[in-house]
Amino acid sequence: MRVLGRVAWAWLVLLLLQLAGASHVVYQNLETEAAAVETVPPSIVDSQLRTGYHFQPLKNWINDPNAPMYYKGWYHLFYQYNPKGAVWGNIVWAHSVSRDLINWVSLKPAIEPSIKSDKYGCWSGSATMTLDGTPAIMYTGVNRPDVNYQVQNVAFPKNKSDPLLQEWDKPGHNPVIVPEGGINATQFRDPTTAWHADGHWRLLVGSVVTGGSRGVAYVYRSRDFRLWTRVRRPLHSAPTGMWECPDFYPVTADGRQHGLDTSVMANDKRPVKHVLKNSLDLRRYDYYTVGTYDREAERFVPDDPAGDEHHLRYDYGNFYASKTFYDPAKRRRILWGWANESDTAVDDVAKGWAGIQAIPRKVWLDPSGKQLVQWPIEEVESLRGKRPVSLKDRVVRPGEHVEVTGLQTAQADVEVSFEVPSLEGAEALDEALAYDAQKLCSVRGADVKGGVGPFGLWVLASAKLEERTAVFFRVFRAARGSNKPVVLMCTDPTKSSRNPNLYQPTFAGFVDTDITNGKISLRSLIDRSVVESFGAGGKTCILSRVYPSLAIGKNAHLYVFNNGKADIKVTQLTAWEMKKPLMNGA
Ligand code: DQQ
Repeated sequence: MRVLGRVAWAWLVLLLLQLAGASHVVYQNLETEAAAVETVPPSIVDSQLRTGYHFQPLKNWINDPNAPMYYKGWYHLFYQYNPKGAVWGNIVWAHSVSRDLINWVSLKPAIEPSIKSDKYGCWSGSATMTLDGTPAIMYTGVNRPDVNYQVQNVAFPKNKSDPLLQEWDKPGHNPVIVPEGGINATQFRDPTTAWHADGHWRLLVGSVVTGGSRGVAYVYRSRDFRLWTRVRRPLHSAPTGMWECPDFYPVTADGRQHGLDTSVMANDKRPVKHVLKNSLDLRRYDYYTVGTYDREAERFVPDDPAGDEHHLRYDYGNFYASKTFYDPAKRRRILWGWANESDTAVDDVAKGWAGIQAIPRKVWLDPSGKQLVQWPIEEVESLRGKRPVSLKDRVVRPGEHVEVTGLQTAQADVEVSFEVPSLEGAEALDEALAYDAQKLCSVRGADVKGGVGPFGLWVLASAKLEERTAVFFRVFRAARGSNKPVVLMCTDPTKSSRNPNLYQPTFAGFVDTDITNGKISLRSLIDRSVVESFGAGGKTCILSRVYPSLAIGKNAHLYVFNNGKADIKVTQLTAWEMKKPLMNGA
C-alpha cells in the first residue's frame, strides 16, 4: 500500500511538472560549456549523453528485458540488473511499473538469489497468464558457480490482488526443469512465455547441442506449471550456435495489425502464422523466421527454408535479448529489446550506468507474410512537444544539405517522406555484396557518392558538421533476374564523435519495399546517445548508440542530406522535440 502511495505521488509530480511546462531540461550555460569542449577531451560522463525517454534505471548495469506483462491496469517490466555496479554481475530481476509504457516507476527487485536453485544467478525468463489469470514467472537459475549449471524455476505473486505484483514466491518444489538426458547443462536457459492447448502448457528453453554448434529450442509440457516433461524432439534447431532468449508467438496473417495472445492457434477460420526468434550468442543479434507451428508434432516449419540462415532481424543495429508480450488492453503485441553501450567498460564505470531498453515497438506481420513490421508504440507520441517544425516539398540537390531549424534536436522524433523523381541513375549492385547489407554499407557509407542516394538525415550533427550520424537510404539497380530495385538502409556513425575509444560500426539492412513509385519514409527517434530508426514504415529498423563530443544539448543539429547524383524531394518532414517522461526516479 505504501508503494502504491509512492507511485501515486510520482504521477502527481509528473502532472505538476507538465503543467508547469518544465518537462524537459534547459541548459543555461551550454555555449560556454561547448566552448570548453573544444579544448578538453570529450567526456563520456557528460550527463547530457544520458538518454531521457528510453527506459533505464537511475544507475548501474542493465541487460535483457524479462517477463513484460500487463496486469490489472499496469504494465510491468522486469530486467536483468546489477545492483552493485555498471558492469554485468550479481544479476537480479529489477522491476518497474507503468500505466502507459512511457512513464516508469521503479519498485524493489522482484526476484533475487534466495534458494538453492538460483543461488548463483537469476537469469532471463518470461511471464505467462495462467488460466485463472494469475501470472507465473519462469526464469533460469544458476545453481552451481563452478560450471554455470542452469535450471528453470517458477515464481508466483504472493498477493494476486496487488496490481503492482511487488512480492514473488518461489515454491519449494523448484527447480521445475533440470537439464537431463544429455542436454548441455551450462547452456540451457531463458524459458519463454508458455502457450496452452489440449489441457497442456508448453514452453521453450534455449540451448545448443552438447559438443556441437546446433542452436536448439527444447519444448517442455506441463498440465500444472509444476511437473514439466520434455518433448522428444525440439521445436526447431539450426547450426548457428547457442540460442539465447527464444521467443515464439502467433501473428495474424489477415493483413491486419492486431496482436494475438500467445495461446492462439491457426484454424480453418483464422489465418495465423508463427514467429520464432532467437538471440544468437555468437553474433549478438536477434534473428527471426516466420512459419507454421505444427502442434501435433510440436514442430516449427519456417516458410522460407533459407530462413534458418537468418536473413531477417528485428533490428540491424544494437538490439539484443528481446522479448514480446501480448497487451490485452490495446490488443497488440509489443516488442522490448536491450541496447548495450558501445563505449568501453571503463567508460561505463565512469558514467555509473550501462544499457537501455529500446522504445517498445508494436509488431505485426507484413501483408506479404514474409516479414514483420515494427513501429514505436503510439504512446511515445505523448512526449512530442507542441510546436513541431516541418519542411514541405523541398528538393535537395546532389551534394546539398538542408538544416532543419527551430527546435532542439538532441531529443527529437523526426518523420520524413522522401520522393525520388527518377531511379535511372541508380548504381549497379556488386553481386558479391548483394546479400550482405552490413558489408555493402561499410564500403559504401554515407560519404561515398552514389547515384540515387545516399540520402537521408544527419542527426546529432555539430554546427560545422565535424560530427554527424547519418541515417540513410541508397538505391541500387535491380539484381539480375529481378525487376525490383534494391534499397539499402544504413546508419553510419563513423563520424559521430571525436572520442577515439568507441565501437562505431556502420549498421545496415535491406528494405523489402517497392521503390518504383519513388516513395520511401524514415522515422528517427533521437535521444542524446541513441538513434533508433524505422525505414519504410517499420520494415527495416536500426538502433545505434553514439556519443557525440560536440553535438550535445543545444549544439546538436539536424539536416537532410543528399550525396547522390539525382535530386530527391522531401515531400514532408515533421520534427518534434521530445519531453522527458518519469523515468524510474531520474
Ligand atoms: N543474459 C542473461 C541470460 C541470457 C543472456 C544473463 C542474454 O539468461 O541468455 O544476464 O543476454
